Amino acid sequence: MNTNSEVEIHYRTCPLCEATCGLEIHTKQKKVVSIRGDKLDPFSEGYLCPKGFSLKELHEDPDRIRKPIIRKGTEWKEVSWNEAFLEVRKGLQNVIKQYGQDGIGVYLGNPNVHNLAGLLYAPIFLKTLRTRYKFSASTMDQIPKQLTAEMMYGNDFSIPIPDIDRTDYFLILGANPLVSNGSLMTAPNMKKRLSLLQDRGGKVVVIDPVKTLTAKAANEHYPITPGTDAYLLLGMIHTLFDENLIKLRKLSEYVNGLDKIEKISKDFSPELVEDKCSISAETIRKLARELSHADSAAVYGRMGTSTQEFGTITSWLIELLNILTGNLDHEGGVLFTTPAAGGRNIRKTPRKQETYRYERFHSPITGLAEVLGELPVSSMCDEIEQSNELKAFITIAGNPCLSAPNSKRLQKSFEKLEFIVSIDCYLNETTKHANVILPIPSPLERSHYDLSFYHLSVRNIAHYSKPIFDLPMEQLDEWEILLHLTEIVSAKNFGEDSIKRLDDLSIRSMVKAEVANISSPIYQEKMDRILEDLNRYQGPERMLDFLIRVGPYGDHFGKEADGLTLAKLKTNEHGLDLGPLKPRIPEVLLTSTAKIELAPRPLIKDIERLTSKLSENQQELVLIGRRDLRSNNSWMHNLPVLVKGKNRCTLFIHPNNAIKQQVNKGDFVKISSRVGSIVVSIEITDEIKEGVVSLPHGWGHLENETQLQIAKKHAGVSSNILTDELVVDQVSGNAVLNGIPVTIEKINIEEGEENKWQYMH
Ligand SMILES: Nc1nc2c(c(=O)[nH]1)N[C@H]1C(S)=C(S)[C@@H](COP(=O)(O)OP(=O)(O)OC[C@H]3O[C@@H](n4cnc5c(=O)[nH]c(N)nc54)[C@H](O)[C@@H]3O)O[C@H]1N2
Ligand SMILES: Nc1nc2c(c(=O)[nH]1)N[C@H]1C(S)=C(S)[C@@H](COP(=O)(O)OP(=O)(O)OC[C@H]3O[C@@H](n4cnc5c(=O)[nH]c(N)nc54)[C@H](O)[C@@H]3O)O[C@H]1N2
Ligand code: SF4
Ligand SMILES: [Mo]
Repeated sequence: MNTNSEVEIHYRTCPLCEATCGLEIHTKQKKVVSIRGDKLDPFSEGYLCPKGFSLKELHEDPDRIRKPIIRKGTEWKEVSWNEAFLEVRKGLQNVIKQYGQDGIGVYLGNPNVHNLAGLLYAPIFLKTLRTRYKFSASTMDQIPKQLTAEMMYGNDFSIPIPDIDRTDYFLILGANPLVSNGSLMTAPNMKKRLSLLQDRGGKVVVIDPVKTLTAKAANEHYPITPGTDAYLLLGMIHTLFDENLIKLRKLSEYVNGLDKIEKISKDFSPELVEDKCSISAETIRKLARELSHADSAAVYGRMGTSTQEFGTITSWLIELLNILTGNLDHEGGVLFTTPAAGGRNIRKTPRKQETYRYERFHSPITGLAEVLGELPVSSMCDEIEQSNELKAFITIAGNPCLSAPNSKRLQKSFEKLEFIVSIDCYLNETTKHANVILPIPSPLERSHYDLSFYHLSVRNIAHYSKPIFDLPMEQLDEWEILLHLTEIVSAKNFGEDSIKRLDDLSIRSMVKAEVANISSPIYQEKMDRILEDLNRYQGPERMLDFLIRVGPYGDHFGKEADGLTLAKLKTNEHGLDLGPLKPRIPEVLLTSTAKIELAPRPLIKDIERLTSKLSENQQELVLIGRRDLRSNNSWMHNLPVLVKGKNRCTLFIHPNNAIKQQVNKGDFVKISSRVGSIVVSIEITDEIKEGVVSLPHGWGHLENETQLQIAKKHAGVSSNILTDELVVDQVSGNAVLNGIPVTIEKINIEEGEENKWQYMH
């Protein structure tokens, strides 16, 4: 007899980062007893990091908001959902009446992409709202990569993924996957994957101003001057042409504009760029040769290469290196995924004209260009402060008042808004400005499927997770909240059963678009039959079932008897491995020429800026970011298991800079940039390049009006008080979060006083 009969075991994927680890969660009497890695998960094989374990504390966190709340002055009052939505309706409709739909801005934060409801229903809400003021964490992150993919391959989600389990040579720029657990490269247990790569005789090379954990695990590490990767990469491309190392393999049939690349690279010899990037000409040539000679190689760049002054052209040059060495779409190189559901580049037809979803309108005040339907976060302060229409805001899973550049100014801007709604689980630095906060279920109370990350995964994987706990009484699911907002901004009356009606209408329009798509397996099928077939589910499950069934492995609604459905996927409780990545060129190319556009005009043009900055003197001291395994952007510092132990929010500084500034270990310094100053204690380490200092972001939980008891005790300081909203990657408008010019001076304060300083300044 099973003495543990009350213990239930659940398997699900961790929704906290891009690695999508499988978890084994034991519960007893509706409580989590333990969380461990699921050894039978075919992708993560038992791996998990400390954050996966923290889901228990997140679920139980007494500070998590569980009832809708309305603010009156600085007082918050719990209300019913009805009251909350009435208040939201009043606030939003007031603004819409006076200023139109553009009166409402929206900010979508990072956890949206880790949330099936958010991924499927936020777009429905946005489509109804039709505001031009749509912002998201993407323009502080990976938009340069998406824009590059849009221009070169015809789709922003056609981001080639390193085939790390088969590659012979892995060149990593500005990424620290051993700490971040990978980004735009979903692969649990990166440490093991890198060591297996080395065990089979492969090589890992890291380009980073810091000797990070990843750099330490690599065979070679080259500390680069922040913001200069584009010079290094052009030096490598120059070498490929110069030494006859171009090796297109099958890609020669599919590329446009090779001559233009050769021409621009002529001006960037390794000898010319070596001082700029602090990597010797000899090394630059060596790296180019090694890339070209390897049977398979993958070049991969992430945050450090996106959130810098030349974010887009750096992302582009990384693509070019993979192409020019024949590694795009090549086993062991970088490949496009074939996701089971929602593949944005699956069975699509090439564009009719060479137009990008870019620059179709501009931010009215800053003039920054729209990119993929969004305006850059860096324009948010100016737009809110100076716009004569943008008067209300909706934040969904975002904390821009801590995470965005010049966050102090943004906080002040938020105070000027007439009405704010936040969909969130915490009363934090951003949501404290809201008039109404609409709370969401805990991750364990909702279902999960990584629609985004299986698009970016090193193997094709599908894993559906059921909710572990039922929704508490009176808690709405996040998709229901989003549909309520949809109804409110549409100002139409959908009747009594409005959420069900809106949900039905949404799936109907998805099916309608699919049966009208000539490349779809259900082209010209009868809609009613499809809809009836889907009706066993509602909400995100219904949409997911639909996306899986019309997807590349799907049952195509009866046409493929062995094909995948959500019901079949559910029987694989540890997840389903759909195999290694497969070549997809030419079918994946969606540019108007159906070729890879090597030389998109806006990118070629930005080379002028690169040239003009070649002779610019290097700044004496620049600030870059840093991630920590026990942290996750700004929002998990209220969980004791993650914040215990030593203070992680310190400034890393090189010994020579410490001597110059006459500072010692543990001293406090005031660090200042164009936009602000903070006080922080230092850690002296020769692991950081001389002339560079680093601080993690997402800290600075000082506010009075927040409800984050634990986080306040481990407040730290906010690096975004220093980052500059006026400095952006010129092509994409992406925020520059690395390479901020700063000065430091020693300051005499007692430990624990630094936060007081913060308040006073
Ligand atoms: N200086 C500097 N700044 C940075 C970065 C950096 O490296 N350096 N990194 C940037 C990057 S890459 C990113 S992605 C951004 C992140 O920036 P944001 O997305 O703005 O901030 P997060 O810290 O992820 O905050 C997430 C918010 O969502 C809430 N939340 C959590 N789960 C859910 C959910 O399931 N549903 C809803 N509705 N809410 C939820 C949390 O309570 C929190 O308020 O920060 C950027 N800022
Ligand atoms: N533990 C943890 N994991 C996370 C997160 C977290 O906050 N904590 N955040 C998640 C999110 S939202 C994201 S987007 C990913 C990010 O994932 P990654 O990009 O892998 O993580 P980062 O630590 O930001 O790595 C950026 C690296 O770039 C280096 N760098 C800075 N400037 C430059 C430069 O100019 N050139 C070069 N070559 N390198 C430079 C930095 O030193 C740093 O090591 O991580 C995700 N995972
Ligand atoms: S690595 Fe990411 S997905 Fe895996 S347990 Fe940690 S936070 Fe969760
Ligand atoms: Mo991010």
